[in-house]
Amino acid sequence: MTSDQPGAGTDVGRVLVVIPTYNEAENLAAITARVRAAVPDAEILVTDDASPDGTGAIADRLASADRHVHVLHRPGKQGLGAAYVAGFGWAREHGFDVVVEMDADGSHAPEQLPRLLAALRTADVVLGSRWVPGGRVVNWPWRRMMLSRGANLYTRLALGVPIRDATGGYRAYRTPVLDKIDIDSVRSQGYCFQIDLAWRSHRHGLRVVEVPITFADRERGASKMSLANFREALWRVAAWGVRSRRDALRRARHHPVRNREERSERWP
Ligand SMILES: Nc1nc2c(ncn2[C@@H]2O[C@H](COP(=O)(O)OP(=O)(O)O)[C@@H](O)[C@H]2O)c(=O)[nH]1
Ligand SMILES: [Mg+2]
Repeated sequence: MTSDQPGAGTDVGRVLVVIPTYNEAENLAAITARVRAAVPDAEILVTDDASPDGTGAIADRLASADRHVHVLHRPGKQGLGAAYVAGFGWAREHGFDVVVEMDADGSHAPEQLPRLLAALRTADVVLGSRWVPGGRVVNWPWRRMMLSRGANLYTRLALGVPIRDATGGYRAYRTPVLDKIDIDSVRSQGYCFQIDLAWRSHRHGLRVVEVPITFADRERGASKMSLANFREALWRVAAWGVRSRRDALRRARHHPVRNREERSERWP
């Protein structure tokens, strides 16, 4: 397996690829091998929620055979968001400069990681994006495709974020920006975590860049996407949208002159 830019990753500092797992026994060895081949300098943290299928034990075996692989065992299924917050905390404790999010099921090609890391040279956050020119989705059922497009449209309308793929889970962050966006206050448990971090990055004025990726549906194992995940995203995004509009109105009421000036600057 060759990467398209060998050696990338070294010039953005120490890179930790966090891979959350729940019942990914069939996928874990393959994905870690691909990451190791694509970016040999990167390290990997498998964040396993006590998967009943024995993923945790496989992760332990991989870690004992390779000092670039680490495992964080969690007591039970607590959701994707919680697994990432724990993994990011581990990255900060261990002095990594960059954290990467990547699914375990092969949907995110490790061979495209050098591309994300290259973009991070001039950004704080890089989002692997299916919905920018050059981005692709392979083998996804049309229902999932519509769900993803719908969720992104909803997010853009509710929050006004100029991001095409705010729900994707293939990303790279400079570790210091995690403090800026107050990662420890994140309460999103499920997949809504991705929108939460995109929204926080945008609000805090971070340099967010979208890089086209090819997303392929998993070949083995089952999706953990659930109705509860979907509902959580729906209500949280609506609540953030209402709050941000209410805050904007309050600011306009308390600083009417400043806002008039700001408006006339923007709309000459
Ligand atoms: N640790 C942990 N990982 C999870 C949890 N839910 C999903 N994942 C992992 O998150 C990644 C994305 O999940 P997946 O089922 O592929 O979602 P889909 O691609 O949207 O269908 C995979 O690596 C899963 O194993 C969870 O509750 N805890
Ligand atoms: Mg998947």
